[in-house]
Amino acid sequence: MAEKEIKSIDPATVEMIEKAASEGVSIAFERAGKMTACPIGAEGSCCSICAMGPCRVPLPRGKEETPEEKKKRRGVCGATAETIAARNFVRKIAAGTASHGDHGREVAKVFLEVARGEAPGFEIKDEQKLLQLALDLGVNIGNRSNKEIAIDVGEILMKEFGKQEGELLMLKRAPIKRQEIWRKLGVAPRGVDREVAEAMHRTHMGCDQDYQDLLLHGARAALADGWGGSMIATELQDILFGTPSPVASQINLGVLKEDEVNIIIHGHEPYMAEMIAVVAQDPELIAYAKSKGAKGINLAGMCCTANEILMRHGVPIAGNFLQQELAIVTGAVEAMVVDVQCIMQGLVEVARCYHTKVITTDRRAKIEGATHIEFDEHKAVESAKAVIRAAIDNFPNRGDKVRIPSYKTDIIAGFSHETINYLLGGLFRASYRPLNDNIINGRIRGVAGVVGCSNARVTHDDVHVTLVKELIKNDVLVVETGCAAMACGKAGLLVPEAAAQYAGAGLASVCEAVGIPPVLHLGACIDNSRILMAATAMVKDGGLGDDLSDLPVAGAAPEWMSEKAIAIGQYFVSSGVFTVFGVTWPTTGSKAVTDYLFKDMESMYGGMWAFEPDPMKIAKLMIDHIDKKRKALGIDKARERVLYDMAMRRELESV
Ligand code: BF8
Repeated sequence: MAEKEIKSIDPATVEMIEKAASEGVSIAFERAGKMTACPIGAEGSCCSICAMGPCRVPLPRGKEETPEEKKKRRGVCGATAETIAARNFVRKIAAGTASHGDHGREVAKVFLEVARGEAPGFEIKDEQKLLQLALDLGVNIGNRSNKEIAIDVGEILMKEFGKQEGELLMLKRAPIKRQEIWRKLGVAPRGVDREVAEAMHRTHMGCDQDYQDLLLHGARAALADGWGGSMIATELQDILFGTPSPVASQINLGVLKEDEVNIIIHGHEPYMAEMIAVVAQDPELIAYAKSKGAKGINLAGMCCTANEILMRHGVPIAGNFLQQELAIVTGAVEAMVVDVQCIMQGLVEVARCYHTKVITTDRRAKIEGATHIEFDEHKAVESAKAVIRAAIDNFPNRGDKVRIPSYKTDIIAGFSHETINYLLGGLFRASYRPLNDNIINGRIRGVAGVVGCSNARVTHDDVHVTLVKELIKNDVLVVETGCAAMACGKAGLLVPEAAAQYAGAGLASVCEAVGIPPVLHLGACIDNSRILMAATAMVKDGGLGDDLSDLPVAGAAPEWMSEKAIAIGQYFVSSGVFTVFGVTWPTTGSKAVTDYLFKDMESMYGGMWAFEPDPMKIAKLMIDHIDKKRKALGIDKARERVLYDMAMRRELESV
């Protein structure tokens, strides 16, 4: 792939890419230009699961494949292109589900330790949500203490990971019709780990070799992510650290401070970051920072850990996935503190060119050349203090290459599905009714979930921002998580004023009445489960059909790159949601597998995948789908008529 002309639409990113180049520092933007993506792997036609290969079975380039050629497209074992593409796809789902699941399991472990009083420094913050979850899980409340209830809740949810038979308990939260679809297809997941293990077994050499059967299990494993690992993580994190409510903050590299100790918290699991956010305010540590010549301690987030501590503490965000190396390029970061997932190994090499200490904190994610200070939840305060002290000690080592871009943008975040409920219905009549009513009367055309990563193969942030602007212009309310939310935050879309500036008249009128932005930030990628819950609440409130697939909603991950994104997409599709991915599509090596995902899944699940890299075309696909659903619901006439001007009339008459 040739080097892209425009690497990012974000001026802070562009400024730091140029700084890196002038200082001879290698970063992902530059490496992506030099390294061509493997076309065989990209289309899912490379099988590396046994040592007779890797076998490559690529589609013939530039011409239609003949039936004879198709027959010959087989690996050494005889595996067809279909089996190979499906196996690769299911393995991505398994990896994504395992990542979210391992996050969820770790949260459940810490949650149980907190409930048992074994993790001093942490406490249960949202007791109301604890009781609600306890009721959902059938835990006896009576006169029992919250501690006793929490232990029961934690033990029940911990068992959800290794459960061998039955169904995940959270599936019961879905609309009844959806549950029936899953049962009929045989994809209702048992335990989270059970489905991941089976996915790995089925895709082992010489096991499941029927692509349709493989993809059925892919749905089962993905559902174990969305309605299992991810949902458990979000629920327990909210109970432990507080359910988010609207909070003001700022985003972009300009949140770093020239005269303070800058600590970036990067990764996904929030316990360490939570404790650092609290401990960074300790007067003793602030005094220690001053003793080293700094004016204070400045915390900023990166990737999904950023979203976690933004949502609950208002800690500013330094940037999204592709900005992690660039934060170090500012020369002003004393410590880049990382836990798990989406941490580029390139960080350590970049850090060698400046004074930044890369500190790994999780036993599951160490990086050669980084400093390891392991987080111990039993000594959470001490662990957090050790990290902050290491950062402060590094402040005097700053070199003369400090340049912090001036760009930072105001944002409002903190929209959990509970908050949306209160904001729309009021504290005493919390309800999704006003949202449903505004969809039915056409002021809001539908709802779009735009989520996922940044990817160095496309112009950074551009696909997200162009897509989301087009959606809100067409009265589609957008909910976001992950790096997508950060891209739109930097572009000024996460503030209420964005409604008047960018949204269509209908959506703007609702946003202005309620006082919300047209793009709602729902949290980290693990919190995509909030979108499932919000969509379920819309179904349950009535008037928009009786299943998730009836809703005028659509999803997209237009700059995706991680396996977690594939797992998320698959659980949305298997939950009935039309979902579009950009950048590249990993099964194009098999037409049958791609057709199954793009077409057949609709008749099975009511949702299907699509691939489209152009943001305006993605928007059209999503809006067309929303309109199709409005029509099926009989609410397409409700939308106010477009008033034609002369030019539009002339165009009509000439047809
Ligand atoms: O879980 S959006 S690049 S940071 S994978 Fe990673 Fe993608 Fe960002 Fe969070 Ni999600």
